[in-house]
Amino acid sequence: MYKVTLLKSKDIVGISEKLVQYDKELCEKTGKSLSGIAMYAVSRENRNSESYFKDILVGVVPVTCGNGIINGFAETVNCIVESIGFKCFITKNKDVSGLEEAYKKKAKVIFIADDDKFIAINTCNNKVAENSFNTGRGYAAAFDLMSEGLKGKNVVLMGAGPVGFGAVSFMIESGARILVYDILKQKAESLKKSFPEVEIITDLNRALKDNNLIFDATYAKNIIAKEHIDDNTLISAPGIPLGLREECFPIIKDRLIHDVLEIGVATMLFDSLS
Ligand code: PYL
Repeated sequence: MYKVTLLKSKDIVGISEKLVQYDKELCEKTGKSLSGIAMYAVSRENRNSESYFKDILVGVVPVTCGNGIINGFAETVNCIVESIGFKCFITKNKDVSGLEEAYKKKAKVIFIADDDKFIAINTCNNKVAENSFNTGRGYAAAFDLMSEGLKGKNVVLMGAGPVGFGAVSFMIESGARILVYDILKQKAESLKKSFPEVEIITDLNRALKDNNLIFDATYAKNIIAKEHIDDNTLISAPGIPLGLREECFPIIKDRLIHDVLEIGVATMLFDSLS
């Protein structure tokens, strides 16, 4: 099982209140809204979510095992799902009783997360959408849009875990040339077994200096520094915590995509319904 960075309540505070603003930001950077990016990640189609999914009921089940409930997690998932045009509720009960409640209330999709896995279950066809893979795809789709097409372009991918895997699955389809780095070489090698097209790199510093498209799918801090970025750099960074040094923010903020739940949740939802 891959180590998942556990969110803290402080990481989540304020997301729900800023969803409208975040959607505007995504439109400015990528030309699409949160739901547009998620639909593009799953099926590269552009359907109006209101008409296409308007009657679908989504349930969110709080789970107490492991480190326990993260204050605001279920509420934030609920708000993200509602913000893209779906009806959503949080079960009153937790754990298995919550799952039972969601089924009895006829939720078509059920979101549920423990410390290792965050999934969305389609209760009609048993399709299961997983957070890490879909986060990778959603961020790769946003990156494809922000870069006006990754075809034929080099992308430095840091992190060959489940998020990186989802990202590569989309970026290879887009025709990008992936230069993958992982501090554990065997993880980069196992990614290459699934995607032979990727090129494994060992000199990350060099790659970051020589390339403008950076995908941060690691939980490492401060691995992208000022000397790695210039006016043409674009960064897509699902990794938590964000791997950028503080000094980079003023330079890159309009060309950086990063959040802790929004793109992953939206992409999981459309994946579970695809
Ligand atoms: C899904 C997030 C994204 C990054 N890390 C993942 C994480 O924090 N997972 C743990 C989620 C636990 C939720 C808790 C609850 O409130 O229901 N069991």
